[in-house]
Amino acid sequence: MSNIDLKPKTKAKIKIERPKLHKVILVNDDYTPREFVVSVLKAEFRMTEDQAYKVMLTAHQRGVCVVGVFTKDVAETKATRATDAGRAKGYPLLFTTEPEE
Ligand code: TYC
Repeated sequence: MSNIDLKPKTKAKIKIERPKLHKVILVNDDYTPREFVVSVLKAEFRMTEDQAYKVMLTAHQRGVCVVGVFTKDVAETKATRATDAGRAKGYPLLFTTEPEE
């Protein structure tokens, strides 16, 4: 009978971290019409008229408003599409993204 220890001396530790979510932020400006901001929020972020109006008004009054939280890819795609929708009409409407803490 052998006394040789064949057990591995180290254990592989598998650490699974959930992907960081990213906020999409609506930035106020002086030129984009309120109704247009509301229509973009409804189209790109699947908001109701009431939800979209509240988000638009918060950005209008405070300068910025968090529109929603998504995976990085989805946040960036939505922010780009929504910003492009404004640019297509000649508006300086801006959506940015930032990682959640
Ligand atoms: N401030 C704009 C206006 O008075 C409306 C507006 C609201 C524009 C929110 C952008 O993110 C925004 N017409």
